[in-house]
Amino acid sequence: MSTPQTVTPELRQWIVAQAQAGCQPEAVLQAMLASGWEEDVAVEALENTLRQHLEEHARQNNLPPPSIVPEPDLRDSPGAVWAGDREVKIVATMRNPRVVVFGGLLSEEECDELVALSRPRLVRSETVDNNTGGSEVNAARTSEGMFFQRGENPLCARIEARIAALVNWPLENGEGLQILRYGPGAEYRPHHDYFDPAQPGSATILKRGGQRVGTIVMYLNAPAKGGGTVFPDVFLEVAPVKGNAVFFSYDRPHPMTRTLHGGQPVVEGEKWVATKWLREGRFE
Ligand code: PD2
Ligand code: ZN
Repeated sequence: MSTPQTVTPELRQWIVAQAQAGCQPEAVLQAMLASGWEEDVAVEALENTLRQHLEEHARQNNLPPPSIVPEPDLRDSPGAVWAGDREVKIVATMRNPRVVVFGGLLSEEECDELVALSRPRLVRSETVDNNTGGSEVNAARTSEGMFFQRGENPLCARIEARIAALVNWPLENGEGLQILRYGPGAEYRPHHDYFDPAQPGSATILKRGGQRVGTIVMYLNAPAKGGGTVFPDVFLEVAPVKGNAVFFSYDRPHPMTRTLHGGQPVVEGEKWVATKWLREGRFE
């Protein structure tokens, strides 16, 4: 029997230095395996070291501690990934903020069915009132919308299972799908999707499932003009293409995640989206 391998302070320092140099954890792991580390020891050393380092960084900089976030398996830069019942294309990815544009997450028929099922139930959109934890009509969000319950019908259940497989996140941690319809001139001004812990209403909201840690905005049609989803911190704009979706994750409720985003005004035609928000814990 070989003697167990021990993780030294020097190894920890090396792991942190690799991460700071922009090396992805998968590449660091491969380097450790190549130099003779046993896989289980290497994985544990890597996970513990990076988690402790991030927690220490958060403490020192007065930031909320990081959470684990949903993440598609994009090792080896695939052009498409299998999402349980359908292949989804990888159109573009960004590391910081974490943004992934998916192609063909929904079929044309699924988009049309979501529109048809939600249309009779639309009401003027409300946003969460940060003071009370309730909701309010907000001038920054000039759309109409509705929520499906999770698993409310076979279509929602199928899409929810697909998203869970795609981003490796428990189905139970997802909110029900939200549908939004924007007419000409309607927009969703830039905001963060997490709940600001400093706001008095957040405590009530967070009791059910904890923080939001990821968002998927699915485009159910293509407006004739306008309606892109923008990330102003990084000058990114995602075009609304029917069946495509933009995913982004945020490991703490803080602007340092650079996930400020908004829906540009629709210039001509209308825009329909389905939004899925993913929580840290079970959303029951
Ligand atoms: O419709 C959009 O592009 C959009 C933009 C920003 C949707 C959301 N946020 C959202 O539903 O959170
Ligand atoms: Zn949003």
